[in-house]
Amino acid sequence: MTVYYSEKIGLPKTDPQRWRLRVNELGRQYWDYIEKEDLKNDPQTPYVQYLLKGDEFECPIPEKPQSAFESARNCADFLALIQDESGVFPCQYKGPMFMSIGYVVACYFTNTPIPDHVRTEMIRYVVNTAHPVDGGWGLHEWDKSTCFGTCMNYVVLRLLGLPKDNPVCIKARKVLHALGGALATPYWGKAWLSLLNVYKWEGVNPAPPEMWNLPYSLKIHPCRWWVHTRAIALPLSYISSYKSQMPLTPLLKELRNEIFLQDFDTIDFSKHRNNVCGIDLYYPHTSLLDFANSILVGYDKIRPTWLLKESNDAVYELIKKELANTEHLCIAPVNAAFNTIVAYLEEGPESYNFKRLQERFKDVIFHGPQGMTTMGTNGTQVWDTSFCLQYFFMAGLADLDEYEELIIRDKRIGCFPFSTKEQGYTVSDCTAEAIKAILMVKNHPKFAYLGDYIDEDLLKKGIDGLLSLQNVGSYHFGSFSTYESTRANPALEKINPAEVFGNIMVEYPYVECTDSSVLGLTYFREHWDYRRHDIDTAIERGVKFICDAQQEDGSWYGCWGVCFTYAGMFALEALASVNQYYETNEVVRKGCDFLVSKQMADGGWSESIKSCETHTYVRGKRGMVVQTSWVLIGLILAKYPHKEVIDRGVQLIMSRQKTRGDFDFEAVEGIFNHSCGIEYPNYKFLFPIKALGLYSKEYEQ
Ligand code: LAN
Repeated sequence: MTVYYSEKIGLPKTDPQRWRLRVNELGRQYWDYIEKEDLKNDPQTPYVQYLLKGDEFECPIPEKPQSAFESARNCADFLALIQDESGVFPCQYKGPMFMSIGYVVACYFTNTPIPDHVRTEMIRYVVNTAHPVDGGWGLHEWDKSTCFGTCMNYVVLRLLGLPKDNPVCIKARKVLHALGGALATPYWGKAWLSLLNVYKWEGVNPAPPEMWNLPYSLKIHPCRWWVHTRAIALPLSYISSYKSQMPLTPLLKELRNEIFLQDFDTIDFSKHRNNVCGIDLYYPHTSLLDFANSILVGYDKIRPTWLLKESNDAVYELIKKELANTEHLCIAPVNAAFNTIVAYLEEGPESYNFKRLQERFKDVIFHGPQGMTTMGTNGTQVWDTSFCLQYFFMAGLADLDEYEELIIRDKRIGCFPFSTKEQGYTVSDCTAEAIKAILMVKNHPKFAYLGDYIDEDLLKKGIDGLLSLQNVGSYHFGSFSTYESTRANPALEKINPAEVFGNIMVEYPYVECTDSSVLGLTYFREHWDYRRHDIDTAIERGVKFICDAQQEDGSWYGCWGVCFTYAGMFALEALASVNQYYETNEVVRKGCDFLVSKQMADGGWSESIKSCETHTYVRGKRGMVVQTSWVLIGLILAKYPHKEVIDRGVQLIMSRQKTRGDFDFEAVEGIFNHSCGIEYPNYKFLFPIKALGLYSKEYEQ
C-alpha cells in the first residue's frame, strides 16, 4: 500500500473501512462516513474497496490473456466488477487545484460546519498534492508551483485547521512569499481573499452588475460569453460591487499576517489590481482590458446606490434561474460556491435556496486514496457510461451473455449532459455520444426486449437539440462548440480577465466536439430516416470543418484531452464514419502519418500535458496505455495498412495489464482551457477495451 506524504509526517487519517459511496438512480453521488457498528450491515461496494485499497483490493484473477480479445475481456470484467449498482462508473474526477477553496470559503463564510472526517481527508489531499520539492501548489496537480495554487491551498489548509507552524504550512508560506505573496495572486484568488476579509476589494478589478442589464443585441453582452465564464462572472459582479466580506475572526487576523510580505495595514490594495505573479500568467491582460478596468473603477466610485441595488437584484434573479435549472447544483463547483455565498447574503441562512445549495456541497466532494477533494463537476456519469456502452459493442463484448446486466443497468436514458440529468446542462458531444450509445443498445437484436423502454421521441428530440448546436452563422461554420453555438465574436478574448486560462470568453469551435457530433449523426442516419436532409447537411458541414481544422503536419490540436493523440483519434473516427480511409483520403493519410511518426521505441505513444500549453507535440518518457489506445483506435478505424505498427502498440497495452485485468493510472488524461489538467480515471479501462476489441475484430477473427 502506498504510504502518502501526510502519513510520513504523521497527519491523521480516517478509517478507510467506514467510507461508503451512495449513488442514487439519477446518478447523484455522495460519501457517508458510517459508524463502526454499521460496518457489517452496510458492506462497502467493490468500487470503494478498489478505490481505497488499490493493489490490495482482492478480486478473482482471470487467466492470462492470449489474445487482444481476451485482454479486452479481462479489462471489461474488472470494469463490470467496480460498476455501481445504479449503473454508473463513479470516479474521483480530480486535478484542478482551485476548486476546494470555493468549498472551504463558502463553508467558512456561511458558518457551515465541515464534518471532522471530511476536514481530515481534505487536509490530507492538499498535503499529498503539494509539490514534492518546494511544497507549493499549481493550477492543477501536475503543475509547477504558482502563486494562485499556493495561496489558495495554503488558505484552505489554514481554514481547515492546520496550524501555521506545521512544517507543511511553513514550507508553503516560503513558496508563497517567494512568488510575491497574496498581492500577486490572480483575479479569482483576490476575490476569494476579499470575501474572507484578508484582502480588499479595491484591489480587485471590477465586474459591474449593470452589464447584465444591457440589451442582448449588444455583441459583447455577457450572455454571449462561454457559459462557464458568465456563470462565474454573475455572482462575482454581485459580491465585488457590494464589496461583500465576512467579519474578521482571530484566524483571519492571523492569515492577514501570514500571506503578505508587508504589514496588512500598510498596503494600498488599489495598486495591486493588476499585480499578477509572472509564473501564473497564461493570458496577460490586453491594454484594452486595463483601460476598460480603469474607467470602471472610476464609475464604481460614483454609481448611485439605487442603481447598484437595482442591478444586483437583477443579477440575483438570474442566479435563481441557474439554481432552478440545475436543482441547485449549478453548472460547476466554482460558481456553486460563489452562488452559495450570494444566496446566504441575499436571502439568509434559513432560506430554501441557501439550504439546498448547502446540501448540494456533498455532490462535489469526493474521497480517494490521497484524501478528499472538490471535483471538476458533480461526476462524469453520462459521458463515461456512453463510452462504456459503445465500446462494449465495438469490442464485440456486448454479444456475450455475461455483460447483459451491465448494459441494461443504465437508467438515465433521455438525458445528455456530461454528468447527471439534475445538473442538466446539455453538451454537444455528450448528447451525440449518449444517443449513439443508446442506439447501439436499441439496434442490437439481443436487447430487442428493451424496445419500449427506449423512448424514440426523446431520442429524436436529442437529435433536434444536437442539430441546433452546430455553428452555422458567421463563426467557424460547420463546427460544434461545447454547450451552445458561438454567440459572440472571439475577439472578445481581448477582455479575458482570468489571467490563468486562455480561450474562455466565448464558445470556440472544437474539433473533438465536432467529431463526436458527426459520429452521433452518422450513426443515427444509418438507422433512422428522421430529418434526413438536415442531418446530411450537418454531417457534410461538420466533415468539412474537421478537414479544414487539420494542421499542416497532419495533426489536430485537442482541447479536452492530452492532446494531439486525443484529437487525432476523434478526427480519424469521424472521417471513417463517412468512409474516408487512409488509402483514399489525403487528410486521413496525413493524420495517420503524423501519429505514426510519434510512436516511441517501446511501441506505445506518450504525450505530455505540455503539448496543450505549448500547442506543439511534446513527448513523454515512455508509452502510455490511454494514449496508445487513442492512437490505435484512430489507426485501425482509418484502415492504416501497416499492421506491424499497430501490433507493437497492442503489445505495449497488453504488457501493462495487471493480472486482475485492470491498468494503473499513468498520467493525467484530460485538460481544459489549455492549461488545467484533469483526470478521467475510467479512461484507463474504456479506451483499452475499445482499442483491443477493434484490433481483435480486425485481425484476430
Ligand atoms: C468539462 C468536462 C467534460 C468536457 C468534455 C465533454 C470532455 C468536452 O468534450 C466538452 C467540454 C466538457 C463538458 C467540459 C467543459 C469545462 C469543464 C466543465 C470540464 C473540463 C470539467 C471542469 C470544467 C469547468 C469549466 C471548471 C470550472 C473552471 C473554470 C475555469 C470556469
